[in-house]
Amino acid sequence: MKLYYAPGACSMAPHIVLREAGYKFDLEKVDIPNKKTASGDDFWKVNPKGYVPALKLDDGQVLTEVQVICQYLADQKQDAGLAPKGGTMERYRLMEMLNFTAAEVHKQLGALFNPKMTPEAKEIQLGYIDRRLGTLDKLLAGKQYAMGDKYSIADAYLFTVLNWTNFHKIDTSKWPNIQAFMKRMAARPKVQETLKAEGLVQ
Ligand SMILES: N[C@@H](CCC(=O)N[C@@H](CS)C(=O)NCC(=O)O)C(=O)O
Repeated sequence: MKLYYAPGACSMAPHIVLREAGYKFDLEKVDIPNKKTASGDDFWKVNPKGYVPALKLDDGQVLTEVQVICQYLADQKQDAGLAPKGGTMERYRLMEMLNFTAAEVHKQLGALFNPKMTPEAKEIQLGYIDRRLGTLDKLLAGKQYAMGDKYSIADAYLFTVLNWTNFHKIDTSKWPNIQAFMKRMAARPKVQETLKAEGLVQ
């Protein structure tokens, strides 16, 4: 399979999951503003939504949406233990966290990448982010990982989008559980491997 990605973008979540689960895969970088892949293909034709991540499966189908790709990868390799079995209450708890990450963390932090955002809009946005990260800090209290002591795909997604706080220079010192989570995640060998493969660390 092949993951279409952009360095440090939300596509880093499935990228981490691919490595954590031990998949063999190819990577192709996408120039998002110009919608061109590294090999010169028109990215609109790969993913008509025009955004990363997109996972091309071995049968040629293309799967999109971070949460769905991550769940697909975890379900195809259940032995990796990255998601509880479908239909269980634990799985719905995981999906609850994935959706919170998508709608309340990914999209709220992601909005700050818009260069046309006015200072007033930015202030409102930072207010949302402050509340959502405050909630997340409480959710992470007393836990190693988002779902407790067990590492899961939710951690790969959270780490990826929380990493943008560095880019936006958001001070996270008032959220000690988030800071501890980020350190724990950054120490994982497969996360380091991913960051290197995307050219984000040496
Ligand atoms: N709902 C999508 C959102 C994906 C998304 O926001 N991708 C960003 C990078 S983090 C992107 O490629 N944006 C370019 C665009 O929307 O044109 C998902 O969950 O996969």
